[in-house]
Amino acid sequence: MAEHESLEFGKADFVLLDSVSLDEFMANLKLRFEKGRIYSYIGEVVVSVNPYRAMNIYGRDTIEQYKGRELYERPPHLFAIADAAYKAMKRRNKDTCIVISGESGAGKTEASKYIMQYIAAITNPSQRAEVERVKNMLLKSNCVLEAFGNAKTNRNDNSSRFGKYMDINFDFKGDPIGGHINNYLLEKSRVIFQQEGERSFHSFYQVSEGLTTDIKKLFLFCQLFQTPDKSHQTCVYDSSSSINDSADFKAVTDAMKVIGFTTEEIQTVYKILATILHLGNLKFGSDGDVTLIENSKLVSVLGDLLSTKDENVEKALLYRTVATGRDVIDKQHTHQEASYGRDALAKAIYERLFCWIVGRINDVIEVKNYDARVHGKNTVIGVLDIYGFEIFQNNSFEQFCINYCNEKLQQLFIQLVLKQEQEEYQREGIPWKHIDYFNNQIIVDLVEQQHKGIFAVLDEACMNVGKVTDEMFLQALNGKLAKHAHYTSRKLSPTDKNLEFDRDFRIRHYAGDVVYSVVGFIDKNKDTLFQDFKRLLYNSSNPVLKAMWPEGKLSITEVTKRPLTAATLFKNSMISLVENLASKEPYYVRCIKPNDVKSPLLFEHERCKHQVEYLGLLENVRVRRAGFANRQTYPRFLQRYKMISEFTWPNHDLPSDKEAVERLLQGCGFEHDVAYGKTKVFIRTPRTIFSLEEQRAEMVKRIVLFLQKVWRGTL
Ligand code: AOV
Ligand code: MG
Repeated sequence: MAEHESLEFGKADFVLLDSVSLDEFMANLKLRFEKGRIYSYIGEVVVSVNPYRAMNIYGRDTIEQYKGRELYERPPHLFAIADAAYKAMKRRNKDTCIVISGESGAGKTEASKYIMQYIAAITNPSQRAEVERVKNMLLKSNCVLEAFGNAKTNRNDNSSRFGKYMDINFDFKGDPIGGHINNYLLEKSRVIFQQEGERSFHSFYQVSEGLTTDIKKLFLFCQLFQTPDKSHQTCVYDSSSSINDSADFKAVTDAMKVIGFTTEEIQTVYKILATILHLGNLKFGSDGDVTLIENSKLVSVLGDLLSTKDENVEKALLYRTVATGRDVIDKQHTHQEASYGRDALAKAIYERLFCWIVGRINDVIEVKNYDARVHGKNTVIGVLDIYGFEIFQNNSFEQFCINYCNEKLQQLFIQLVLKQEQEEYQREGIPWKHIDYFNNQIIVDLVEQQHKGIFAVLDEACMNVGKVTDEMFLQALNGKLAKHAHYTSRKLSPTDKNLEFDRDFRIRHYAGDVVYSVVGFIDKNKDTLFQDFKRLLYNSSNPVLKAMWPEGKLSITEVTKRPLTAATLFKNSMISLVENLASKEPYYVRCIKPNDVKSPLLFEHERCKHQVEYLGLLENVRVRRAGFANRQTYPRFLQRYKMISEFTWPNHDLPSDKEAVERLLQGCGFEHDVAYGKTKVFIRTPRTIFSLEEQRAEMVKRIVLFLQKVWRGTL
């Protein structure tokens, strides 16, 4: 427990509150925020409140203060949790992970970057060149991924539109030797549509602000921001933005070069961005039954950018090849199909570009030449920074996936922090008064359960042959879920304007109610990209582009398998992410957003209280307060500490290990801070463990001296 700070700043650890009530919790949180103390603890969980201003607490001198220290020796900080995860990994050879959660704009991405900076700063004291290279790559990758995967939303000017889990691998010395990034579902629909006040991905604005006019001409950039056409806009320029796109452009280009992207690769990236912008201006018309491209000049621009023949571009946009029995025919798109195809193409090439960038970064950071037989086990710290819970004016399939992902993470927190802990006390027979909490498993099931869950109903609708509409999907949901406590598509009151009959459904999430519009769910879930486009891109004479589309190699008759739906892919990736996190020793950062106007001064009480409630922080304090910081089986405890007591050194003659541990702890005067379970001893405060460790270190020193004397024959 952190007790070192003056009380003027409130209690550094919520466990130390005089009484555990929401009011006390809030008063302490507010006081600390106002005093500029943005971090606090609940035991080993960091609670962070976004300061919305530059804080002078991340510099070299601060890093030095936290390096190698125990959690409770210094004021609460992200660095302390990073150090704890690092120490656990190094001392105990354990894989650890740092899970950062909180709603959109709460400060997760910033926190993940500070954590990585800290780890980079405290490792590799001998300055090995290869380790320095790896560290540099890991840090530089952030800037590139943010350019292509973040965007301004109405919640956050730099909102992550993809989920990111990064493993950092360490060698036996505790130095980073590589890493791996897993990315989760990018919100690709953003390249064709943004809500009022939002932007597309930063990358588009960066190239268009950062590239010189000559180079833009070379890459056939259109004047993207001049006449935003409301009916179909690719990007809306946002001149009031706090973002400096041209400076960011330089940083991103430099980072890409450092990571090792070749000139040809970087140029292909520009060409893909330009392609998407031009696609945004491409319009279809019709002449009788025939669908046409209205601004046909664009076809040759696209042909140039994609290094392919103009007629192939035109054909892929207007026709699709279908196999009917043994025959292969070209079927003309309707106007609507052609527009759908164009948008699907724009989204798909951006998503593919993003995944390719992640893959290129993984190529350079992957662990090379590590032989576990020579160097011992290589261990991992995972850092999870995902899109936070979000509610917009209009919420669609993407918000649904993002919010489901947050439900999964909340469930993991409940499992690891609230549930397992209490179950263990019960199992061990430790006197324990159960602490109630809201278990969101019911909402997780509502989304992901086989056959009955929303994803299953959606997949079933998508499987149907024939035209299935979004409305039919909604009816199917209503049929199956009408009685579910967390689902409704009815208006709850006559003034409930949000909910449109035949279009909306509402989920009561752990973090609040969200109304989703079903419009687009079916298409987004099917996520069809006509095979013709894949072949078009694969047949490009640009080798970088071609390599991104290997499946374009298949001829029409070879493509038979129905691909998995977006929902199923996302669900599977979330389940394996959670399994992966659960297999590691977790450290938590819980981020809170103090207000909706990005103000450094405003602590909106109700807004913060709501977050404290749904994050389960009060329950966390209760479990922690009644609980124990450390537990070990009796034999393991003795193995480590038996030398500090005459009753147990070198061996005890008591009937059981349990009694031996009791005698040892009584002898040290710690009996009030411990409880004895069936198989384990439970220690309440870390301070006790710390003291045991000190005594052990002292004894080890003495024993070594003693043995040295024996060997030398001086005793
Ligand atoms: P998020 O990752 O949690 O949202 P960010 O980490 O992007 O949120 O934080 C949002 C903004 O808050 C940043 O761009 C900063 O301006 C400010 N901020 C956050 N943390 C700090 C800090 N420690 N010091 C100073 N400013 C900070 V989202 O990605 O939207 O869920 O999908
Ligand atoms: Mg983020």
